[in-house]
Amino acid sequence: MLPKRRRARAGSPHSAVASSTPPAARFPDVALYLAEPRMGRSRRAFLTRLARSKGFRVLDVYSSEVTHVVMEGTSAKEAICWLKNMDTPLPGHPQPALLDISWFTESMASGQPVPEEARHRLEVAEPRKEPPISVTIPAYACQRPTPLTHHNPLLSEALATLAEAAGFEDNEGRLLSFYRAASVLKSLPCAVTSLSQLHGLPYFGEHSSRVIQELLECGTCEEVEQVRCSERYQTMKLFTQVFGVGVKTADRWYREGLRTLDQLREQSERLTQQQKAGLQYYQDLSTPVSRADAEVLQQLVEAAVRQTLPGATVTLTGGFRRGKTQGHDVDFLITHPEEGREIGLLPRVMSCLQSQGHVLYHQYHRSHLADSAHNLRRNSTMDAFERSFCIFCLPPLHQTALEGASHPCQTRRAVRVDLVVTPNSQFPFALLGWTGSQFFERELRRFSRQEKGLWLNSHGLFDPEQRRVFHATSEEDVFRLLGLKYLSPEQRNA
Ligand code: DCP
Ligand code: MG
Repeated sequence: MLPKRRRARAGSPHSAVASSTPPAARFPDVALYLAEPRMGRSRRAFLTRLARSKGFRVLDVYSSEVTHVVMEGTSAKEAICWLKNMDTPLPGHPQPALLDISWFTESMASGQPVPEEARHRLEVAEPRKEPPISVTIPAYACQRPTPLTHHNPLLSEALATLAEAAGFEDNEGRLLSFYRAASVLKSLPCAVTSLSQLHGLPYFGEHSSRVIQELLECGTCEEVEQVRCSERYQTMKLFTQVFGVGVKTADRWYREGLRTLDQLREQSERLTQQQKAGLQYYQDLSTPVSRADAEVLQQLVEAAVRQTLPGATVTLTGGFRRGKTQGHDVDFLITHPEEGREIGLLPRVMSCLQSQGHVLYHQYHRSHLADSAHNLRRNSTMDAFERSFCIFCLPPLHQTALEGASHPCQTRRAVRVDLVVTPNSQFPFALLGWTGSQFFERELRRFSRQEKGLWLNSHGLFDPEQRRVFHATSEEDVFRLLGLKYLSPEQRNA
């Protein structure tokens, strides 16, 4: 009745626990362990007494002697995870049978262990060996389409959490490894159900594979959950979400023992104006901005730009251009078809918007475009365009009108807005650079440098050997210059 492997070790004489079982065990090949989670302590004690009274051997402590684990109200996935977390004294020893309480009650009723049938078993079937996904995934994210909604959100979000946590520790290598693996998952044409499907795909190292394996088996990954619950991760996330606070500042505050926004507010003399505004409007700014909000803001900005410089254009970029329905801010690019007309435009646009009461805060950065060759060689993620980092006030009337009467928002709401002015000749590069995603941009720059020997940023494309600047009139041109297949903004959600 029992499989050979269990019969072979059933007589194993060691374990202190064995001595706690009654000597008159009628079924020496069977050693039960009743798992407490969900069963509860008192019911477990009752069932233990019942089984022992019928001559079953029941072990109080889990050990390698256990042949049958009995669980109640537990899914197969949960049971496997439970078993994994048990510290089996003899690694490599055959695993006990994981059985539902129905096997136990039937055995009690018949006064002996009943045969284990499929309906009793909690074992998850051995993960099927699925064939590798039969698509070629190019190494760089800019060489493949990545849609906004994809087939592997659970897996990619877990890896993105580990990447983010690595970023908080200034571990660039680890951050990139996890983001690269997460990004490949986003581009796959189907949901991954078995690790074997990832065979041959780029960027799945030992660590990422281990995380994916655990997620596929258990639905969660302990390491990821621990990170998400950790004080360090939660505090760093809280602080870096404040407008004007980067990882370095957040880390310094964390090391000083600061943990809450109220503690930051108490130290206002140490905060920049931007951070003060970030804290003041924290609640609003941490609420996602909707596409409808973005469109209202576009109308406001367009009206101010038109009034200031007829013919100038306003383009919505960032996540909304990639098709996102929500964002943490709204990004706009402003230009004028006649190069040079855009110079000095932004302060006038800001004055106009301010006079209309739309601006709660703004920080103006003048253009550093004078040395264009220098700008092309900049390695900084920050470009040299004239810009304003703002907090706008979304008028209540607009919110009501666009969101419908069912959810009218009567209060004015603070929203983060970035306004960037670019000369027309640099507009295609700026548009490409500001559309994102951030990881896509990073990959595009890496591809340009490593594969083509060219330097790309939001100002242009530069050949350092020939000291030559490329001309482009559209994003398509830039893809062509790099020898890449064009990807629409919706396909750049890497
Ligand atoms: N960007 C970049 N590198 C950075 C910051 C930004 O390449 N360090 C580019 C890519 C981003 C775009 O600028 O997509 C806009 O930046 P956001 O931070 O606003 O990012 P998104 O608009 O993509 O996301 P969200 O929806 O959260 O605003
Ligand atoms: Mg954005």
